This record gives sequence, C-alpha cells and structure tokens, in this order.
Amino acid sequence: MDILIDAGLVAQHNAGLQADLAADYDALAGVLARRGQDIERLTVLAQGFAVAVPSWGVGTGGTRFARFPGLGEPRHVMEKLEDCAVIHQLTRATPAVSLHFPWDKPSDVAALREQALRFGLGFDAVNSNTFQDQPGQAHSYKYGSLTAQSAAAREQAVAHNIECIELGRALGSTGLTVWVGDGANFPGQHNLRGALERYLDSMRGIYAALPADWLMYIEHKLFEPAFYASTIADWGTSFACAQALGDKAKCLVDLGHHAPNTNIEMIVARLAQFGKLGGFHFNDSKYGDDDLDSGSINPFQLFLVFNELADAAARDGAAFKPAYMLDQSHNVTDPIESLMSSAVEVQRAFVQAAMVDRAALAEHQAANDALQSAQALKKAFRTDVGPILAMARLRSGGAADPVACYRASGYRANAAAARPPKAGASGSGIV
Ligand SMILES: [Mn+2]
Repeated sequence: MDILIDAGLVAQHNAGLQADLAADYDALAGVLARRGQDIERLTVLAQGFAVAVPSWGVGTGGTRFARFPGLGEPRHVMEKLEDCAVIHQLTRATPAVSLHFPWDKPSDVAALREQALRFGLGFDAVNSNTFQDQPGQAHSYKYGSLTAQSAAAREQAVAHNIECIELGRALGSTGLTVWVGDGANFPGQHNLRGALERYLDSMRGIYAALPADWLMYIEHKLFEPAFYASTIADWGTSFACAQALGDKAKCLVDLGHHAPNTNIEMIVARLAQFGKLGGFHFNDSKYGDDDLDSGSINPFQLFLVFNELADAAARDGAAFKPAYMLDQSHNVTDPIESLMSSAVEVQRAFVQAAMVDRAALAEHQAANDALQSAQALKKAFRTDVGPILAMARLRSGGAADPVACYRASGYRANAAAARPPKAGASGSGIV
C-alpha cells in the first residue's frame, strides 16, 4: 500500500504511547474478565469494523450562509482520495470511499481505480446529484428532478442516475444512493400523491438499470431544501417505495434526517425486522441541522442504534450487513481530523454494543425488570473502550492516537503548499 504519512513517524508515535496503552488495556481486560467478557474477542471485532468516508467530507462544507475554506483542500477527486487514504492509514477503520457524481466524475476511471487500489481503498455506494443544476444542463431541477412536472427533466434525472451506476460499476462499487431534494415550499404547490407517483415512476427506470449484485439505497430527509413537504421525508415513505420497487431497493438511515427527538433506534429495528435496512449515513444533530460530527452531540443515541444492529446481527447472522458511511459537513475543524474522530466514535458505539450482555438483558426483559434492563445497556455504554480501539489500530498498523499522529506529521501544511486554491475547484456538498 502506498502511504502518505511516513511509516517511521507512525511507529515513533505508537512507541511513545505503547506503555500507557498496554497498562490501560490490561486494566480493562481485568474489568471485562470479571464480567465474563474476553477483551481479545472485542479487539478482533473492532479490527473488523469498517465505515466508509464521503469524498465530499474532506473539504470544508460550509452552510447556506458562507463557506470558509481551509488550507490545502483537495481540488479534485484524486486529491480527495489522498486525504481519504490518510484517514484510513491512521484509523484502519475506513477502507472505502463514497463518491458523489458529477462532483467526483473522473477524467480517467481506470486511473482513479488504480490509485484507490494503491492506497488500499475500495469504493462504497456512489451518490447521484439532482439537487443542483450543472453547467450546460438541458433541463433545470429548480422545480424537482425525479418528481418534476417536466417529463424531460425527469428523464434527464433518471439518465444521470444510470450514468452514476455505470461509473460506479467501472470503479467496483455495488450500490447507488438516491437522495432528492424534491418537494414543495407551499401548501398546494404539489399534488402530494402525484409527486410521489412521478418519483416511483422515475425510480423504476433507475431500478431497472441496476446490475444483479447492486443495491439501491433510498435516503429520506425530513425537510430542506423543501420546507413544506419533502417528497421522501420519512422512513415510512422510504419503506413504501423500497417495497414497491423490489428486493434490491433498501432504506438508508441518515441520523440527521429526522425530526428532533425521533426514536431512530426504533426505526432501525423496524427496517431490520422487515429486511429493508440498507445502510446508514452517520452524523449528529442538535436542532434541525444534519451534519455535525458523529457522536459529538448524542453518543447514547449512536450506541442505542448499534444496540439494535447487534440484536439484528444476532438474529439474522451473516445475511445482515448494512452499509456504514459517514456523512458530515465540517465547518470549523480540519475535515481529516473530524472524519478520523467520527470513524472512531462510530467504531466505539459498535464495540460498546457488542459488550451488552444479551442473555442478561433478555432475562430482565422477561421479568419486566425495566430498571435492570436499562442498566444492562448503561453498563456497556459507560465502559470506556478506548484502549480496545487504540489496540485494534495498533495491531492493524494504524496510529494509537490518530489525531495526534496526524498533527505531528505536518500533512496539512504539506497539503497547503502542494495544493494552492484554484478557481472552480470541485465543490463540497451537504447531503
Ligand atoms: Mn446523507
């Protein structure tokens, strides 16, 4: 694998932390052993965890008001891939990249795939974009894409999605995520049922172009840019559409795309029960925002989501394999640091959920012991699994402390020198 941060520097960083880590790891091993749990099993689980990073996440995102670019931002997909490679080099938890077309449309598909292979990276689901117009586009999406009144705009949007499938296929991806901003800003603007009928009709055209081994992920979002009635606003609509389209259509849960205080873990349980849980976009939110760093606001919710995933995995075995991806917008942090920290936060929730004593929990539930049931979850959530995550990284060739190692490497300063800003640089986005 080609590396971007000097291996000697990573080794030096790890050597400096190794004694403390060994002591912390041994102490935690003792705590877990007294609970009848094997730390080595959990470390192996942590080593096997993977979450994809979004290509658009390595640039500064910005808000509707402004964007404050950082130094050394990637200017095209090949440079985005370099930043994604650094994230994986240090965390060993992000082996795949999710591309967004046309932002990441490569001039040379084979060269992009080759470069990814050299970095030890693969490609996760590809994302289509019909929420903005591209230069020279024949038909505008101002009034919708897959749901547009204009048949020509709908056909253009379907053709774009099929082009995304073709590009993804050439890159080795096996999934297409479809999110549309379509909807109405005024009561009466849309015939609500008519808009969804047009959506389904368009989606059938895309679905028909899916290769046999592909999945289509339907992403819903409560509001924005449509502020009165988003066509695909909730998991119920997403589920109904996935059912109507067929087995290859699944629902994607973006943690930030729900009304505040929604019980997201229950949505996860429902979708898993009925075989329609396709995957996740991990992030966090506080009010109506949808792109804060994963686990930065409500880590307990993230844990409860993974608790449902652990339950589904125990029930359904190897057949249950939802796609995990980060989907965040970074405005005040170095995007590489945010994505590394977020990958670790998601991995943390995964390991904590694996520590839940499911037999004990089932007994408490059967006995209607609400307090002990809740405590069984809290016991796992309160356990600091940091030493397990650090040991997993160390054993997999990553950095014990990815952010500290990254800062010591001077990667950002080097990128700033190598990548002076240029006009028309490929944009970041918020989906
Ligand atoms: Mn998303």
